Amino acid sequence: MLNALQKIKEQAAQTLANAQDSKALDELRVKYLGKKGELTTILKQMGSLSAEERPKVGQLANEVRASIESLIAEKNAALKAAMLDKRLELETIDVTMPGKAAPLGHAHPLSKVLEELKEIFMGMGFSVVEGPEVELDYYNFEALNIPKNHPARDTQDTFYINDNVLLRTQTSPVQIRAMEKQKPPIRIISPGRVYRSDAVDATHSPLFHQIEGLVVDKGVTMGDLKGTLEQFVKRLYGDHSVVRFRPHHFPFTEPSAELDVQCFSCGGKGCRLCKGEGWIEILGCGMVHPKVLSICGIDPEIYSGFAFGMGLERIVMRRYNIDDMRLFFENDVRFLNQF
Ligand code: 2NM
Repeated sequence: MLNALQKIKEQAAQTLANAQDSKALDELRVKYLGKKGELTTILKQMGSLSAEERPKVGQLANEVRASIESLIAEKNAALKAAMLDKRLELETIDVTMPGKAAPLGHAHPLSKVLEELKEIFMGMGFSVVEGPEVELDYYNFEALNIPKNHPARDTQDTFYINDNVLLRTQTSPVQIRAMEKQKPPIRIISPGRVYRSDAVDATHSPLFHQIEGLVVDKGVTMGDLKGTLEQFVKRLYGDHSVVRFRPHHFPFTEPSAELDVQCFSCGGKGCRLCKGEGWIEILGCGMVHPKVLSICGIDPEIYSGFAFGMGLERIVMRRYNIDDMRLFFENDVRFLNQF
């Protein structure tokens, strides 16, 4: 019997060592220690032993049981650890893998440059004012000294809703409204969408953007206009920029001028960018016509002012070397992603 116990112990040690999973381990536990297991079977036969042998066999049987139990516990722990290792390996997160890019958008190039222009003017004490895009004929034309039958009012050029209502062709009506409401000093810019009934091509769009500016106070002169706008151009294009004011005509300003900047590509010699001119037109400007001030309830004997207006698209096109205005409005992400 002692031999049989010794054999069980050795066999158990071997088979337990080879057990591959917890199910196999459980089967072995039943095989050796179960109610009908090998060890139990031997213990049941102890009644036939002599009083001398019984304690020896009993002691060995207990040893064998203890040894099998501890082997099972060891093996169980080993199997569990192996399973965990395997799972950890399968579920490994490679923190060096490139992440999923979040599709984060950005501002449209028109918006980016508009923000820049607003910053420049706000830095000079201007505030930003907006107004309706659907306007009365009165604010868009009449109050700006553009009388009935003026060529600017041609139905070919303007989108009319009816005889008195239209899509604004400039943002000047915003400034007319501001002068009506507010006593000088006035120092505002009015950016926004404007509309002209133009056919679409590389340099024309029926919808585009303008930024106009207005300063009204006592003693405002053409010198203030020139200084302010030259400073604006230098902030936009750099301190080395050279500007010139060229006489022009607008119905709402007198005198009127256009501001050119010397071509930054050729330095004034003439090239493709400036179309051989040496100068690039940036904006229109002038001293607000006394009639316009009067119409808005501002006494031109006491106050004077200057105003200016520029197209946003053309500034952005020059900034980024964009050759077709249509790109701004097509919203093709291959274009937009570049800014
Ligand atoms: C321009 C050029 C010159 C202008 C005039 C006014 C107002 F309302 F004060 F009369 N606002 N904007 C103006 C003057 C606009 O755009 C090329």
